[in-house]
Amino acid sequence: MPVARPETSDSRIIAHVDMDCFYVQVEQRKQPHLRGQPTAVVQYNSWKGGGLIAVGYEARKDGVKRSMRGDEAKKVCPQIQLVQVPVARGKADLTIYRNAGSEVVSILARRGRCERASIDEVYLDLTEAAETMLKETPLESLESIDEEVLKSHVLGLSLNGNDEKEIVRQWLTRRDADHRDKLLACGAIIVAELRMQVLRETEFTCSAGIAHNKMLAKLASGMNKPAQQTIVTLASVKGLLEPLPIKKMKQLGGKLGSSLQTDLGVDTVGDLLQFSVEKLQDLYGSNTGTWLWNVARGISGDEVEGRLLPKSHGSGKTFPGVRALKTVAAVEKWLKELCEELSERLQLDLETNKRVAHTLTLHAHAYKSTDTDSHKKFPSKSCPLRYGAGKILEDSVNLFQAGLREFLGSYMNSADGGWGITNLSVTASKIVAVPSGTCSITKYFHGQDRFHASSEPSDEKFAPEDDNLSTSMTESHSASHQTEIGGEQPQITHDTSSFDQYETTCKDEASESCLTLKHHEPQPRLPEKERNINDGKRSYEQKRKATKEKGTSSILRFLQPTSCSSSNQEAKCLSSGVQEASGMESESLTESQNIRRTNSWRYNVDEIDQSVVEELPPELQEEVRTWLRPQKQVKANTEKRGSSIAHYFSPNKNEYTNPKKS
Ligand code: DCP
Repeated sequence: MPVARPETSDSRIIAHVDMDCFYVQVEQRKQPHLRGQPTAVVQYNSWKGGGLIAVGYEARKDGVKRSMRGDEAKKVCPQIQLVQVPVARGKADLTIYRNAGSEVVSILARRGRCERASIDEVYLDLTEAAETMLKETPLESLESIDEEVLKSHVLGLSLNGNDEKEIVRQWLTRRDADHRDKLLACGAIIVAELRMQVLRETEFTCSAGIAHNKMLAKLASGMNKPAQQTIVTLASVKGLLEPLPIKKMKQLGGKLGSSLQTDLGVDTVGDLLQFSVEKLQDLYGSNTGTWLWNVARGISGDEVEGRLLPKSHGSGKTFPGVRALKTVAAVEKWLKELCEELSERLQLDLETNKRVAHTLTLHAHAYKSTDTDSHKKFPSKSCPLRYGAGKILEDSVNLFQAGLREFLGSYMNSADGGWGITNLSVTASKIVAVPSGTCSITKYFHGQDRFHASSEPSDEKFAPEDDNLSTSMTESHSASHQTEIGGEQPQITHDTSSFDQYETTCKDEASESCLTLKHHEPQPRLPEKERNINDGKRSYEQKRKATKEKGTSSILRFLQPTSCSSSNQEAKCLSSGVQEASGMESESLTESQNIRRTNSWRYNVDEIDQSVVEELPPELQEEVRTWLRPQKQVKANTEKRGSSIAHYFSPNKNEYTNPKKS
């Protein structure tokens, strides 16, 4: 549920960094001969050539879209290079992408508080760094400004066909500039440096938005892609927000956004401006009303959370159509795979980051063959997490059984037959640092090894009865449990009551597997007198029913072939031929992120591997999972000054191409 936090200061400098066609870049680094060629990454599922999940900018120019399957992409772009997502345990293995994301995060975190928002997105709070820079170096006295900074897009800055870089230079070095604009200018310099550093060390390009808060930075980062940055000045906020479709705003993609549309006739953020804060509070409650009023004005007090690591780990798989799991034995077989993967990741997190997870949750999508209630969801179930693949499996099986019984209802028994599972996942959440003091990490490891060695269900004491298992997200009742970790009994207790119903939409989770725990939308309460604002239409509240819902040249010089790290060199050695090389594309392909995302794709969620979906940027998860067909939207007022990512690499190895003027 969005919280209307007052803007802490409009002098904060916040950046949102988003990797460009991320999985494609990871594959291209691994197989450098793919650089500059139209490339896409496909799901391992071989139906019609597999589903595209990442499309390089060269391929986008040829009309390839993420909504396509491999066969279709080949039709529109015969020379496309399709790279399969790695597979392990019969499912997508995202380890290389996760690790690549971690490499980037470790670089970006050098200049300020850093929040890993998804597998390829990061927020940075650069306020302190910008203030320090401003104190030490007055901008007007800057003698040289890097090309990458001069390529920044400053929203609201009139270019009038003049020398764009010169205009940006003047904006950056204005003596009489507002203090906040000066801080933004420092932020832009820092972000450009960080982006160049990322390119030097990882060979990846990224794009960024620099603004006074997270919401605006996020909106801006996708406006000019690839490999560019966009600055949101205070003066430009109104113009940026006004035309944006309301449903595209964070946390307004669901029912609240729909209520604004249908009940208040609000289609764009600008439409929301006509409502006073009192009116919005009256309609949607004090907190949500204030939050909406703030959103319309680009005000957001959300802090950048200092978090470099994921908030949860998850492993899942979909079983569409005839592949649905129809027996408990089949479910157990797959749970074993999923739990082993989850356990490995938990073990790695413990060893590497000294963190332990406290809660295990099982999610599933299911159907009944004699379905009288097609909307009934398979209830998500949680219990305290015990380390070791065997224990996780044992608990997951129990959670599944409890969920199945509830799903089928008392009139049916949960024996095989009459039901099918189309999606199964296990998630470990509530991850915290290992308590310091007497429980030394060594002991944890020791205990871990013992448990980890077995993948057989253990005979440990924790064998949840049905009642225990009903400490579920759906039921929301409180229970404290101990979590056993290895041989230690750290007596960690926690309360699962804060969890609520599992929802298919994941919002805003740092997702190395997005936490599939619910983040509520705002829950507006419409007073009686307002319920008929839109005649003939049900109010938001009624509709909710009682249901809980759940660049260019400048940056290039840093990527000398000699600058590659040894690990990257190693990665290149791993390269294997994929398909025949084709000519390099070089035209500009940039589009506003909104346009890209709106028009880009529509998936059948059952065609997508759950573990892939769970690691997506939150808004994409929402799209995938709700099968929304996006509405056409007004093209944002963005400039196209970017160049194709192909500019950054020659088709062979990592030699530079001569990029066009930005
Ligand atoms: N992804 C996925 N399945 C999808 C969509 C995306 O697995 N249906 C993965 C692949 C992407 C990564 O998530 O590379 C990040 O998604 P983005 O939406 O940020 O898209 P890209 O990084 O691919 O491209 P862009 O440059 O447009 O951000």
